[in-house]
Amino acid sequence: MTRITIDPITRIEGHLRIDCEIDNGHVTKAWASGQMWRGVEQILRGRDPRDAWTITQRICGVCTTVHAIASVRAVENALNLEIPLNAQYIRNMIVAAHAIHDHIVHFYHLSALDWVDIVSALRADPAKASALAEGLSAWPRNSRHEFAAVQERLQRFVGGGQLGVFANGYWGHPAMKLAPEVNLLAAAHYLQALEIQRKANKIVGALGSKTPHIQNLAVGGVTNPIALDSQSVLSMERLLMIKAHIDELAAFVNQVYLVDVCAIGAFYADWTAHGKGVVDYLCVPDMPLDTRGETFAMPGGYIPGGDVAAYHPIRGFHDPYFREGVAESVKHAWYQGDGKPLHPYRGETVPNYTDFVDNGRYSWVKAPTFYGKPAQVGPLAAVLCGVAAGHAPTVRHFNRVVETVGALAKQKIPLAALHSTIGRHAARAVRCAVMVENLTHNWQLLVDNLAKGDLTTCNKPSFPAGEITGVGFHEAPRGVLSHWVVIRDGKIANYQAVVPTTWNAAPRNDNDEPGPYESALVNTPVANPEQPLEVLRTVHSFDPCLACAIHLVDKRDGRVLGIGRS
Ligand code: NFE
Ligand code: MG
Repeated sequence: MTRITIDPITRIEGHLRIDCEIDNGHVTKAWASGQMWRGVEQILRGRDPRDAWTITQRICGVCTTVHAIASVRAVENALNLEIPLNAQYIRNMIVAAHAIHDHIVHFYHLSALDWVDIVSALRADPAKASALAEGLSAWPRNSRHEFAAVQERLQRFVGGGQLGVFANGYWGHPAMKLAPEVNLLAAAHYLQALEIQRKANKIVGALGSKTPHIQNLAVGGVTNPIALDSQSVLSMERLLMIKAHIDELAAFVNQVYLVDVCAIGAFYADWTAHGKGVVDYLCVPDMPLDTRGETFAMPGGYIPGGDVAAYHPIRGFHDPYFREGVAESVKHAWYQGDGKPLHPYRGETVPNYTDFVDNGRYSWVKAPTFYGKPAQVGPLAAVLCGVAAGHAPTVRHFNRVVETVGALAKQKIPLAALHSTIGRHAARAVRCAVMVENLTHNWQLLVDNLAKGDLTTCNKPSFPAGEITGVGFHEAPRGVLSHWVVIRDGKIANYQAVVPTTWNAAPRNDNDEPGPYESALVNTPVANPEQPLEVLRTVHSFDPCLACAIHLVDKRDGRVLGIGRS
């Protein structure tokens, strides 16, 4: 038996340590440990609930908008406050554009290099690579000339000994299986993706005033001034610029990202047998389309035991099924408290560091549970719930992926293949294509509503005396994000964020059940423990963000040291 520690895991956000026991070329036991301590939740106590979103947004510099959205929704939920249609559409467009950005960057820049051997691309024949790419997609930037230029650029990096971001990859690893032409194609799209991801951020910036960290929210709506014929506010000209970016993103996602995921999935079809882990899936409905948040463009719910027939929907922001199901355990995390898991309204975050103890406490990440069990969250959960709910856009893109992969791999791809490392990548691409449709749809809804003369963007909140509670949720790029607020006499009395990476990177829970990363790693093959590429494949497939997962505060001498500290 060999024990390996990978610390830090790179090409993620934050500080993640993964330990594995390896026997006979396979992982037999795994630990996921959040290694960074920083904070936000206690900072919020005693503050005005209208300020919470701008503070909680600083939980993360990657999924920036999502904490802002979840936070205003939590306060609005506590107040039973309706949101004007324009505000819902603008918020939906921001989160859709953000999600598209996040998924493109995750696939190409954070995880593709686990599958794509950049050095091998130097041996490719650009003409053959172009013929292969053009057989798969109508994307105009798949020409022989484009690929030859990319190869030349890579050659200059390698020839100059300046591999830059491509340094220290596991090039030539036995688990790297792609032909040089496929590696070249992927390398070309890696570079193109750097250009296209900016377009998504421009949409976030145009609507949110700035990115990362939007500035246009308010409890009750948004603060965008709208005048269709003015140059200085949200005008028709600006909306048409946004539409041009949307169309470019749609072309890239449908003609490049989704196709590349299918191709890589087909060449690595054996990876549908690895990385299964926790198959209880949780996702929340999102893209509210009415003022009360009761109708959603995207469904959400719970799938126990990987059985889509057992899907239980979550119907909206007020559904007690979600509100009453969430709790967090700290038995194996560096916090005080050994009792039963706590509901977030009663959540505590008092540190208790012990160093890494295999069977004791070993992570700053808490262990969230849904009705007492760990749950996997993220695009895979969202796609499975979409399929279970018969959500037409999800089913359409999902079928497209299954058919394309099936044709390339010359085998029928069952739904069960999704419970895997490759399945998480495929589902993320499906969700991204669905998000492009949401973005387009909400753009049209906004323009149509403005054309009716409705320029309302915000409803003023007012806070009652006494105690109220609220939960705000959002299906963020990495999965279910929920913010929980207790407000007493108009001030925040308690605040907890239960975050996607907290669900997936959780340590063992109160019943010593491993979290989703830990379970998914078991049985992962490892050809060479000195170069644990396969472990990275499975961990990266979840798209870890540790800044999100850990967010408590260190109060010493009355000083708050939390934000930005690591
Ligand atoms: Ni910091 Fe995040 C997302 C949230 S979390 S990236 O998506 O919320 O895991
Ligand atoms: Mg938390």
